[in-house]
Amino acid sequence: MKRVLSGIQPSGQLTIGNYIGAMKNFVKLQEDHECFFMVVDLHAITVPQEPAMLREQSEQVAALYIAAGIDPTKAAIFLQSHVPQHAELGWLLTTLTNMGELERMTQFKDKAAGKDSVGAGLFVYPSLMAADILLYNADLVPVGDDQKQHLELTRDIAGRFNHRFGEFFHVPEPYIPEVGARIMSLDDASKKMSKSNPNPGSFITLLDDPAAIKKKISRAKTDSEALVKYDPQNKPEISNLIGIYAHVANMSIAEIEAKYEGQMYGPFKKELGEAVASMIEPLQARYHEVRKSGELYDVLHSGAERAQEVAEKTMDEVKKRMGFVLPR
Ligand code: AQP
Repeated sequence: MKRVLSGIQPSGQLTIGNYIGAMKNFVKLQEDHECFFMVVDLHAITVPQEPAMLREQSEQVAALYIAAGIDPTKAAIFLQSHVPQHAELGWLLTTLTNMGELERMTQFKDKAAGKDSVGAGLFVYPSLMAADILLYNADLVPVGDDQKQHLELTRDIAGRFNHRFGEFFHVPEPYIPEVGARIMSLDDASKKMSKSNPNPGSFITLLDDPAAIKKKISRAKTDSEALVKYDPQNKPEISNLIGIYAHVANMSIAEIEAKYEGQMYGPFKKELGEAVASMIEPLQARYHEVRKSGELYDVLHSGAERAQEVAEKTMDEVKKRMGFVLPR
């Protein structure tokens, strides 16, 4: 069975971008793969996090994994910080990563843009991500296409390790869904929808109430042509909304265009708001159940145990190959 590894940062409330771009695929993959799904809290602190918020958001992400349909009996759900080998391998791989490679990462450039001071953690984030993946020798890594560049670096680091220390790491493959792989911001279709965007009107979270969802969609930026047509080049805003619609209503782009032919944006946005709200409703009900029941802590405990079993073996082998003296 092929092994899958992925994670989401508890750096805000999860958006429908995280859901469509990542979690929906996690749910599919768990059926015929050995899956490890993390809450990547060590990644979240590459930008400042308020401790109480970090704790709350970490539990939220884990509970949302379960609410979205990840079954803890099929997939390991755990917090990255509960498996210390992530940080340990992250350091070892940082020493195999070049500054130039890290400087080329567009996510670093985006997140560092306009800041006077940028933490070194943000810069070396991709080596920690490589460690996350290689620790489990994952075959497949489901990510949104914004993470593709980081995954390519992981492949390079794996190849470099294998070349220097002997064939050990699997070179992982990205798994990127085709349509709607990248959900864009509601106020600026040139940027991806991000949970840490300071404007809450730019994203829809999985915990927004139906009224807020409808309001955000009705206010989403569109062009003045009033033509529901998928044309990302010339009509990026409406194309983004059509992409969301296609996912949420399980319809093709052509079907959506035909449905709204000759209509203004109003009815399209209204029905999209309703569709998103009803997609999220059962997920929220299950989320509140999980948070109340306390089952989350058992899930995280057994998930970390399963992960650690694999992680310990990898670290022993990596350290041996790199020339560390193993404790006796
Ligand atoms: N807008 C998006 N469209 C499609 N997929 C997305 N993902 C994130 N945003 C979108 C996918 O969700 C997974 C988890 O992402 P992450 O939280 O680890 O980091 P991120 O990509 O930086 O996500 P955010 O929401 O933008 O977080 P912040 O604002 O904290 O940086 C990844 O698989 C990602 O591709």
